[in-house]
Amino acid sequence: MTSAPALTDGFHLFLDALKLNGINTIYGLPGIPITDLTRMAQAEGLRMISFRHEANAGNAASIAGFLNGAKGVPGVCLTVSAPGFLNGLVALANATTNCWPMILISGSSEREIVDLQQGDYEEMDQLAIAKPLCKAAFRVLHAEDIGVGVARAIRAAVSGRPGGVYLDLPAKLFAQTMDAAEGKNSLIKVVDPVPRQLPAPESVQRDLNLLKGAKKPLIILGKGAAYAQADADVRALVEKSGIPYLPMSMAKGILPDTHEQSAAAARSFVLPEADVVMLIGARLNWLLSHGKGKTWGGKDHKAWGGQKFIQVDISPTEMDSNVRIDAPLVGDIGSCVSALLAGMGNNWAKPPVEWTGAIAERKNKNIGKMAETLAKDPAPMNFHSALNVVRDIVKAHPDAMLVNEGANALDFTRSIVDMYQPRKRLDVGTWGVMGIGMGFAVAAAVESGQPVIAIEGDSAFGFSGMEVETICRYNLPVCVVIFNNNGVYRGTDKNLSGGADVAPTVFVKDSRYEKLMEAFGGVGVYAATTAELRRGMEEAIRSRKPTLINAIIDETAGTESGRITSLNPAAALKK
Ligand SMILES: Cc1ncc(C[n+]2csc(CCOP(=O)(O)OP(=O)(O)O)c2C)c(N)n1
Ligand SMILES: [Mg+2]
Repeated sequence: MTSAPALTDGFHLFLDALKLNGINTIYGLPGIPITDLTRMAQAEGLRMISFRHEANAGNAASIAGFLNGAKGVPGVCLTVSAPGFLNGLVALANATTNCWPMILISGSSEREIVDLQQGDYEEMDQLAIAKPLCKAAFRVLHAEDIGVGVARAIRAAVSGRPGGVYLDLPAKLFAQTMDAAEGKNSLIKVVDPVPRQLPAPESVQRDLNLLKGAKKPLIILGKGAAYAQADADVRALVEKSGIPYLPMSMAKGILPDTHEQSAAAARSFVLPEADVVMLIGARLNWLLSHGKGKTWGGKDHKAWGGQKFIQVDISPTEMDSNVRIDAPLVGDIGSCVSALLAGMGNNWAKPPVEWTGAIAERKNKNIGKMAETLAKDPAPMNFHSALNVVRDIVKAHPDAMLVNEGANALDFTRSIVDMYQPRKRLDVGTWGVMGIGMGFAVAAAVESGQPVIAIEGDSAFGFSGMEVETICRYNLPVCVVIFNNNGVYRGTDKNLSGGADVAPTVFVKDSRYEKLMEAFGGVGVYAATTAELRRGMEEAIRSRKPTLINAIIDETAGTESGRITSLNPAAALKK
């Protein structure tokens, strides 16, 4: 008697394809048609982290992609059809904007019903909707194509300039069966998912020539430099060249922020003064005032400041996006930086001391002023006094991951809290999007195993706050610190009509956020003083218990939009 051939199905082929490519964690939320898939993922040894809202699962997958993408492993978010898919889209678009490799995988309804618009359960043409928001979008209709679909999604996400990818899996795919051996054979283990892209030797030489002639050179490190995980070479380039550098927010810690070549405390001096600027994995977008205007010493808001630019980026079309790039260097950051290092040889002349000395003078003055401010301990706490505590805690625990969102709560943390290791600071990124907090915190804990500190504006926290249950459920070592100033930017606005509603930026005063964490078995701390905040954070890190500290901040302390007040459209008409 011959036994029937062993069969496999769409569920298992999909999970096997992920595992084959080193994807061991899925961030998602179950429901039709992927409920069984989430169960089977667990049964097959994958870690299935189940969230309360897909946007948070998507953000978790995005930051997993940031942390692991250079090793060829994208983050994966799994959602149900139409509404679940739409909930995941903000994260997909944000991942693409930030160049983070994340694959949003959504179940979808019956193709023939969706395409004839006959009103299926959760009917939506998801592929068409995802396309403009990501780098690539694919749909798999047949079990034997799952291997190719997953391979293409991985390659699109992690190769070249990384980004978001959408993968559409219609409900009918999962139960399709095929011969197990043929199924296994149809899967693809992606070979060299992040191929090196070597820069042209003449481009390297052009860069070095320009750099050599500079009197006031400056290096700007972007989060692309952090993403690339070429930490030792990036550090060596900065140190061998002796050139002062500025780290963008998520590039903090590639070199410790206390490094003597850091010009962060003299930013407003070095940008307009520099003559040659080398961008490494940083884009000249709004975060760098588009490389022109008054920030760069231009005479008006659009005028070029006279700098020559060297840009190291994996994408050739990034060049000249805002101003002329005199010396483009296209390739992966690791290969470019090591080529530059090799080309510099052993006798590279450090920049003139007039330049480095002038920076040091500004920097020391500003650091001195900041130290005075940080030493004050007013009641109630303000952003500075509370962040002085956070700064000490991060210094004592440089391995800890720091998640950060808000307006004032973001801007002050970025400038006050020094980072000592790469890829520890995870924040709102290119868009300044609120809502990344708890998703990032969950993934940071899951992916690194390190304690996580999340510094959250009270408004920012609200976008993902329900995930404190997720943090408790998986017992993650996350310490959420809410900078509670009773509102968006401040708690002091008045209703201009004099009516009974509070102003649009104001929340319930003295909200007891710490009780949210207690509701799910975590530790809640009410901190009205710096001593209470310090004790709460130290204990959270020591115990690794899910903790939420409600840090009471002076409600008058913030400014509108934090540091970007100038981007607010001002009324031309005064009533
Ligand atoms: C998705 C999204 N919605 C709205 C905003 C606009 N926004 C920018 S910062 C912010 C919240 C600022 O308040 P909070 O987090 O309490 O920080 P604070 O300045 O009070 O410290 C909001 C709503 C945004 N950036 N992203
Ligand atoms: Mg606030």
